[in-house]
Amino acid sequence: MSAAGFPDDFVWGAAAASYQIEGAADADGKGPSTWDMFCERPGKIYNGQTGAVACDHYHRYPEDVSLMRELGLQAYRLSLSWPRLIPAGIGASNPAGFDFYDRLFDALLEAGITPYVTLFHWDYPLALYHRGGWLNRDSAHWFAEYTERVARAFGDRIKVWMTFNEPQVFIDGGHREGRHAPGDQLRFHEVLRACHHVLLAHGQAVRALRAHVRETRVGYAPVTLTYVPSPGEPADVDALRTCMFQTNSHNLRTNAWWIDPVILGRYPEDGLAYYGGEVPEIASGDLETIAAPLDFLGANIYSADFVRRDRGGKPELAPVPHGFPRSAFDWPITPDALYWGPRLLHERYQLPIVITENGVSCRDQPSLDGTVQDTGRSDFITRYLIELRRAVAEGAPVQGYFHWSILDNFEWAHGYKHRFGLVHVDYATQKRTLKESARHYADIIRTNGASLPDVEHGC
Ligand code: GCO
Repeated sequence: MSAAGFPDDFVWGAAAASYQIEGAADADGKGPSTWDMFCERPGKIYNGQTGAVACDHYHRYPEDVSLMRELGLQAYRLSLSWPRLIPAGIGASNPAGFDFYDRLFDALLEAGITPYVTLFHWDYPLALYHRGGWLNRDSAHWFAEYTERVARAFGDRIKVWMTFNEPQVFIDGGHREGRHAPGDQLRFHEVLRACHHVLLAHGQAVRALRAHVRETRVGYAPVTLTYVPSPGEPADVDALRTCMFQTNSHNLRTNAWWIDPVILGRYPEDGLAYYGGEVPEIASGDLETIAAPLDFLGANIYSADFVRRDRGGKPELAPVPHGFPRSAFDWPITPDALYWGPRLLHERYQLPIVITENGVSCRDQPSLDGTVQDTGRSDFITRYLIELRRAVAEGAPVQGYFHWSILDNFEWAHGYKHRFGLVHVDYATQKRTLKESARHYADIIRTNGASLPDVEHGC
């Protein structure tokens, strides 16, 4: 452990995702994804924007890797575009797709940056969607086949893998709410069936990775819905724990329903009782498949809900105080989410934790002198990392932190309205500009956190 309070082998990185930065949406043999389809549907994306070009990372990756090297990133979390590699999702591979990732990985490794690869970050092959997508139990096998193919192709260089990014969001947002691709609003029992097939796919993919990648580390990157004490209230750990792991809603942005089966080998009892007859058929052997052992649990943590107890002593969500700091997305800025999230995740799941995403959307634009003075993001990083350091100091085995995102990029239904990048992207010219926060983060990386102020709390 360094004097700064982070382990000597702590990994400092940044993250992005294929559909959000690559562009080249129909170049060089890539097949269409559900996001390519969804972006074409009127009214679904802010100002009718799409990921067709995005940050043109597909062509500009050498410059982007060079910027990552300039920041001193030790690792870079990226996702593979399944339809760029296998245009129809199953069947013939696209050599140009494999060639792109070969070149990207070689550039990252040459720059001394370890790739952390997410197999799926939402850009689902459209051809498989037309075969039933996640509603079709074969989807688990399709995903396992894709996994085996990329494991065989890249496993000599890629040792750290995550299966899914935020399944809560692509299933709930994309199949219940309809706000994300493919834009479906299924009946709830169908949504739970799709969820079950995603979890089966996860388990089968873990097996495929272990079979075809020597000395691999395999994780999973759900979003972690986090809860913190309401400002001015005492830390009521039991209330936070209850809110964090209860399953009693038809909104599937929850934790236990998605993580318990993967790590504990069972669905949470309260959820099974609450969903009752809507729970899908769980075939013999399914839960064993899903619970294939993992090496770490990823956690995408941004903002938390406030918790207090009601008059009857029951935990309840408390309102956000007037004037409380918020991001451009209006998400409350709650640094202690990076204390309570890792602490309670480790308490329940007893696995090492990797913060696979944390960041803030700001309305960044270059000043007259060409610099991007995003001091709000620098302050955000400082405050959240002070809280993460507190969790580590109290025993949470956090192995790394990936800032979301390396580049401003396509923020799904919000198009390019929100900027999360450490690097500003002028989408008209594709000019990249390191923001002030990039240099701030570079100092933190260089000193393994020692440049963070020595204060008790970031809140
Ligand atoms: C998510 C996704 C990212 C988002 C980021 C900001 O967590 O929703 O993983 O793709 O862009 O989190 O919302």
